[in-house]
Amino acid sequence: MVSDAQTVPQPLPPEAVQLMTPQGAPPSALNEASERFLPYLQRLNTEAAQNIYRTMVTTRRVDQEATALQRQGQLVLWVPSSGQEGAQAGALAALAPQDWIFPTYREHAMALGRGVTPRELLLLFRGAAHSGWNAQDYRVHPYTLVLAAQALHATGYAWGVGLDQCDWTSQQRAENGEVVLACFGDGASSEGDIHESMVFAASYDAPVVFFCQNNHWAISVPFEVQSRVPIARRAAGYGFDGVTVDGNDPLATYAVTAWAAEQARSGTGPVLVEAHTYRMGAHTTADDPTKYRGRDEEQSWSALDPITRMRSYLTAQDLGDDAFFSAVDEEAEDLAAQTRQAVVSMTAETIPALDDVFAHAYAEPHPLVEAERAWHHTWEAGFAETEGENR
Ligand SMILES: Cc1ncc(C[n+]2csc(CCOP(=O)(O)OP(=O)(O)O)c2C)c(N)n1
Ligand SMILES: [Mg+2]
Repeated sequence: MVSDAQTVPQPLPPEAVQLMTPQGAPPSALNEASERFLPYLQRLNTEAAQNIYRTMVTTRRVDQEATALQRQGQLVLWVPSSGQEGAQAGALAALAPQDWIFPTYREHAMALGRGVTPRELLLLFRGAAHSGWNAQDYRVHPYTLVLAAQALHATGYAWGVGLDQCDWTSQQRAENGEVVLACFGDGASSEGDIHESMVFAASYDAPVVFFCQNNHWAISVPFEVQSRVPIARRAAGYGFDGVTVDGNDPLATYAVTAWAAEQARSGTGPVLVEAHTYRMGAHTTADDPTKYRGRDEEQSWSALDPITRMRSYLTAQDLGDDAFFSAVDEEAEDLAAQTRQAVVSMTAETIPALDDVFAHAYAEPHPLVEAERAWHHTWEAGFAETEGENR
């Protein structure tokens, strides 16, 4: 444990990697695990470090705007990411452009950081599309609300990648190899899909980085109920490496994920990263966290806010000045305004047609899907008749 970290309110497991103190300073001493990852941090140049900060701040602002839009009846539901931006932006920065991300439903910093527009992101939360973006455009798979299912999709995709790259040299792998980041939560870690994904990925050396954001809650169920041990330790049972990292330390998360991606890229199979973080807000806009957790706990985590820590770090290291921080704030405000504008101007004409849902189920036409499409049209036409009668 970093010696300066004595004030961490919720102790991290002793093996957790941490490369900045809770106050955002370079630590005066590192534990053994952290020492191992320090060289990866040296790969992060100023522009990339600033970009991590930018992604965190702009995502938080879009998150706030989306929460307000939901409260105003413009979105059906919203899933806040506040508090988890450090884990998400740190991991994203460690990926190469060709790498794929298979998110849950909360990886807004990863989606926006990869270029998904707020409009595309919010179509789903307006109930207007199953996924508002083309996954190929950003190498970000659609959000998955069925817990842990995306880990199977990620593993299956990575298995194919592994087969495509099976006769590549180690240099080809290092330069152009593709890696898949499979995101999941502490609650999802209890799902059988995670077990199956890990067994399969290990058996076939699939290039997957399993990335668990342990935000300590699965809606109202605390982490302690999900696992007797830190989730990263489970990797040993599958025969691959697992590392626990302070997920509110964006630099440590970057360094550990850079290592993890390097491992997976080399063709030796999967690795597991467990990022300890905290969901500062409600599980979704349909949840009230005051019913199951205390204010003290929230306040202690708020002292570890990844944005505040990263800002302190950039300032202390002369990597960001007032002009930089103001420009980021301005960008975040602009993005929030674009978010609002995009959502309130969504109309029946601008949102994707429901027919699209049926169009993309299979690559080729399928009789069952065609039958479902026909049923749906009949069902919708029934509403038109009722409306006519009521007039
Ligand atoms: C298969 C399945 N079971 C149950 C649910 C209901 N559900 C939605 S989110 C959630 C908790 C997930 O917690 P965690 O994996 O820790 O992710 P977090 O929401 O904390 O990011 C549950 C039980 C679901 N969506 N899918
Ligand atoms: Mg959770």
